[in-house]
Amino acid sequence: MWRSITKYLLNSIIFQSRMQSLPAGENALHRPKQEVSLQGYRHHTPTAFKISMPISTIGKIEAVDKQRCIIVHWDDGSHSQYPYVWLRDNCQCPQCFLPSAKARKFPIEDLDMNISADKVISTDAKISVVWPDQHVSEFDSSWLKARRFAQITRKEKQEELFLTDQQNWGSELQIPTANFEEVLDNDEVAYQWLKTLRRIGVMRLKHAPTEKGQVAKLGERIGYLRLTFYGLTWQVEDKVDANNVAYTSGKLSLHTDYPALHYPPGDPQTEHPVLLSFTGLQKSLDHNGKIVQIKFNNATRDSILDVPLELVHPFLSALKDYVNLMYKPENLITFKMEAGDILTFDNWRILHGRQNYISSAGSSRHLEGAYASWDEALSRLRCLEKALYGNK
Ligand code: NM2
Ligand code: ZN
Ligand code: ZN
Repeated sequence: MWRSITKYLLNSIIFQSRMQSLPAGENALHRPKQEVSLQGYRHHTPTAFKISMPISTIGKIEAVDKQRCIIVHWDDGSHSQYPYVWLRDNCQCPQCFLPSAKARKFPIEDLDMNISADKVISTDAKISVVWPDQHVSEFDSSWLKARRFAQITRKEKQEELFLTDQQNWGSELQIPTANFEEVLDNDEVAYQWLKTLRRIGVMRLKHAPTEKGQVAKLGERIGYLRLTFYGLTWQVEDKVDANNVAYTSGKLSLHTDYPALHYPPGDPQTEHPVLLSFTGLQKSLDHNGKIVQIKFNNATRDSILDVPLELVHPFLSALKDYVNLMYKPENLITFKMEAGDILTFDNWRILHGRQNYISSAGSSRHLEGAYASWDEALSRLRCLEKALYGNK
């Protein structure tokens, strides 16, 4: 009998923008002009002008030369500041940007950190900036609006890109379920699968064929599986000379898979209160103190313990307390997998285990498993979202 299990090792990327907010200019002049030359005004700030409003979103633009930024007043009454240096850095012209790769061609070596604009021109739904060397950058209003530096916009963008809003739950959770074949054949179900995996952290896929090769299909649905020492897919069964306790019939206490692998989180501010990657529990926090990853596998925990002598007892005691907490009934869901079940889950946030079982020639237990990375899974999720619902 074949049973399958897919596990997710994540690789999260957290961007951080620490842009200082710039004070809005005072005494803004409202000139009914479409084009204002800022030459000669460079040190007489703020300069401002009103633009015609063929588009609904932009109300007025101010160029605040002293602060080296422009301020866009949106017609909903809010305003956003854009530093010149950022505008120059992100020029979308074919010389500076390769649209087919959505990639910047303009080298940062050529970026003048003190750049100001010669002119800011508004045309329909665009803002054009003429730089001192007469290079022209054009920015679409919706493009600009999506890139506001306000904290709320940045937070929304993080959520949209990385689905950071993960839900907490306990033993009351009814594990979300989907049909395996539908995940493969139906984009909407595949989208719900990946979204649920991200939000809740677990989804049970039912009625997969009970022969090898099914988790590889899920890998294809995402893009790629993650190749590790154990292979692209691996067979969990009672093996002679097992090179992992998973390949025995013994109990596996709650663990995450492969804690020894090191994926440096994208956030340089990540704290590691317990940095014991091979030897114990590693819990990574983001800058908000939210846990972004748990790494713990008692079976592969090393006997080389990199803590001072006096911390050996407290360390082991804390580890035991942690596991006891995980085993509390309110934190635990136990169920028997059925033939054709594939349990997909987020290996950074959910521990898993199994009871021991009797293995005999007549009664064998077989799971096929594989790892995937969130880099690919999130990319697939975004592609599915775009294909199904267009750009938001
Ligand atoms: N395998 C052997 O942490 C680990 O050693 C997990 C699990 C791939 C089923 C490895
Ligand atoms: Zn350019
Ligand atoms: Zn495991």
